[in-house]
Amino acid sequence: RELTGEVEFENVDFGYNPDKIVLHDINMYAKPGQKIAFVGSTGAGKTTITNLINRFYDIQDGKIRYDNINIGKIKKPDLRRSLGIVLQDTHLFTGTVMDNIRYGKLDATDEECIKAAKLANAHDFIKRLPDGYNTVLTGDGANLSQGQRQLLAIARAAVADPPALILDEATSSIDTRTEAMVSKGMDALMAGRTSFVIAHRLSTVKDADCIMVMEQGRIIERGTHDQLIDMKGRYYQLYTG
Ligand code: DUT
Ligand code: MG
Repeated sequence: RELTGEVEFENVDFGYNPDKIVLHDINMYAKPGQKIAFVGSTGAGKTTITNLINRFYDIQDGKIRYDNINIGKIKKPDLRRSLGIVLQDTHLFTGTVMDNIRYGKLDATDEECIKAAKLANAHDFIKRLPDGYNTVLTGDGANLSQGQRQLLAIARAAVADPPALILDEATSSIDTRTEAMVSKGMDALMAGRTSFVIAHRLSTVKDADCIMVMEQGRIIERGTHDQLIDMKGRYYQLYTG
């Protein structure tokens, strides 16, 4: 059965070590296609929530549902694989650019990979590489810039074509032009998919359907950018610095 990208957390408690709970009573609901953003200070639990959306860990209590299927306590590797992840540190391997993109869906054709690269805004830089799509990347893509690695990660997620996505925005500085290319690629990738975005720049969360403000393992505020600004709480503080 195809998943739609509907994701729900109900009273979820979680700790990496069951004796030390790091997420408390998390409730959230994402409609298919919505963009949900997480903000909050370091250690607040943003990455941990996205780890749970991916079902990398068992939860202590509560329910996590995809399309009404409770996946909180059972191992469902097939469901898990249905989500696309664009992480801060993209894992690239020694092989061609094409094969690194194809890793998102191993039976993808070259045409599908190129289409994904175009959507990701990666096609132009790839064409300028010495051997284009056949350029061999050294281990971990050390011969690419960080921005280029991110564009490949977006292309890889696009070829997988998942109903839901998790995007962990890079903290490290890439130049403004590359950043604009990456954010254009991410916008294209997110269109029509449920997206969970960990943003380090508040400017990228402004258009989210719901922004979750986290502190010490709890969601302490939620709403759209305008609603949160009007609330004059933690988000307002973060935003006005
Ligand atoms: N934690 C662990 N083990 C782990 C990862 C995290 O105990 O393997 C703890 C550290 C912290 C809490 O979980 O007290 C939440 O960490 P998380 O990484 O989710 O925080 P973040 O909001 O993603 O922080 P950052 O902005 O630094 O990425
Ligand atoms: Mg994190």
